Parts: sequence; C-alpha cells; structure tokens
Amino acid sequence: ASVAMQTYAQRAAKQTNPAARALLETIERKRTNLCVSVDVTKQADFLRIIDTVGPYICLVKTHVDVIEDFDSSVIDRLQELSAKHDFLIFEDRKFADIGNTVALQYSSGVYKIASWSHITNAHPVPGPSIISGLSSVGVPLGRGLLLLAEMSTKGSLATGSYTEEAVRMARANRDFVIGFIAQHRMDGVGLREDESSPDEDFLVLTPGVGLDAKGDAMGQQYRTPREVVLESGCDVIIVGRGVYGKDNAADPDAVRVQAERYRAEGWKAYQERVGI
Ligand code: 5IU
Repeated sequence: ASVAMQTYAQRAAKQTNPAARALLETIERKRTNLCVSVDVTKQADFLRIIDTVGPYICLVKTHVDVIEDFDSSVIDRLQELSAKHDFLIFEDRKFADIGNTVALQYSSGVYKIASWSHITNAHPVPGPSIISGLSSVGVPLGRGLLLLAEMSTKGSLATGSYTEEAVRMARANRDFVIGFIAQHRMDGVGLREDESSPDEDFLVLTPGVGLDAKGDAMGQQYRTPREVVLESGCDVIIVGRGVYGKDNAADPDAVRVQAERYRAEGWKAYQERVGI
C-alpha cells in the first residue's frame, strides 16, 4: 500500500531516524496527530498552555526566541512536561544561513536548540550545505530535520520547482531529513523521468490549520484537519491560535476543549484515510 494508506505504527517500524520513529510511535500510542504551536511571549503562559494540551498532543512546536522572560529554566520545565505528558519537542527555528553559521545557531548561543529539540526545520534556499551544517550537530544527537517545502501563507514563493528541489535535497540526506513542512504529501515529487520511484516515507507536518477561521490579517490561510489529513495526505496537524486563542490568557478549560476537538478531528481524518 502507498505510504499514505499505512498506519502510523506500520510506518514507525520502518524508520531509521530516531526522532522520526519516536514521533510516529508517540502518535500511535497516544492516538493523536496534533501538534500544538505555542507562540506566546511569557514563560508562565507558555508552560501553562503546554501543561494543559500535553495529554492531547504528539508534539509541541516552539518559537523560544519570542519568550521575553526566557532563561534556561524554561527548557528544564519544557523537558519535564515532555516526559510527564509523553510528547516530542519541535523548535520551529527555520534555519536559512550557510552551513557553518547554522551549525553554530543550532548548537550554541542562548538557546542551544540541538540539546533539547528532537526536531527542527530549515529553509532549503541555501542548497544542500544547510543540511550538512545542521546534520553535523544533529545526527550524533539522534535529531531529525524537516525542510520547508511549502508554506501556508498567501503568495508563498515555495512552490513548483522550488518545492521539487527541496524534496530532492531531502532524498539525498535520509539519515537526517525526516520530512517536510508542507501542505501536501511529497511522495515521488521531483523525480526525473529516468529515476524510479523510491520506497520512501517522508513525514509531512502541516501548519495553517483552523476550524473556525479562514485566515488572519497577516496572510495566514487555514484549512481544516479533514482537508489537510484526508484530502492532502499530511501526517501531523499544527495548530496554534485555534487551540489557545488570540488572547493567551485564555482559561485552561477553554484551551483543553479546543485541544481535544482538534485531536479528535485530526484522528478521525486519519482513520478515514487509512480505512480503520
Ligand atoms: N507556520 C505557519 N505556516 C507555515 C510555516 C510555519 O503558520 O507555512 I513553514 C507557523 C507559524 C506559527 C504556526 O508558529 O505555524 C501557526 O500558528 P497559527 O495556527 O496560530 O496560525
């Protein structure tokens, strides 16, 4: 069966990258393909939201550089919550520089991302050297990388041959590149006529997911979990404001209700896709 028709458990068993395998196993164990994106500026709000949504997620997506009262204790607490609730961590860093620089940004500085984030991501715009730089840090730690093959925003330039080249770069670096941030499945994308279709399983994690809004005032565009998982074959739905609201003071009960709702919608769409 095509990868899109296989269960998360079947796919987990074939993964060689530790982060990819752990993510698929977590999805199967907790029966959730929901990743919550927590873009808030106070560490207390950040940790409270994650503690609330923890039971319903496979993965938390962070932008640690927006936390204004950041200190290293935030990472200690985040790791405690990851163990308590059994989810992985994805720092949405969107690296985009030369290999030498991204290796430093990934390993060092204030955030030391590689030391705590199971998964991170990069723009393919610099070419394959960005993967070499990041993999020199990430592979020894068992980390995984997602390439940004497409974006959810209106007018995105990541389309067509750019997306195809991103998939080709991923295919050449399977030890570290576990998949994509994209809006569709990428199986077989970018193959030339003389290339046979490889037996490949890339994870597709998809932001721009909302049930109540079509977008925001800054170019974001939303599709439903059903459109993303069932119709477009994506594997993980990434939801931010749909879960924690526009006002990050939202009460935990409201946040919990939304997390349960997106988890249920995402899982139902997956079950329908694979026919279970
Ligand atoms: N994000 C997108 N679209 C993209 C990429 C990343 O929305 O194409 I690449 C990020 C931005 C934000 C989260 O951190 O995903 C979506 O948040 P909302 O669900 O609040 O729109």
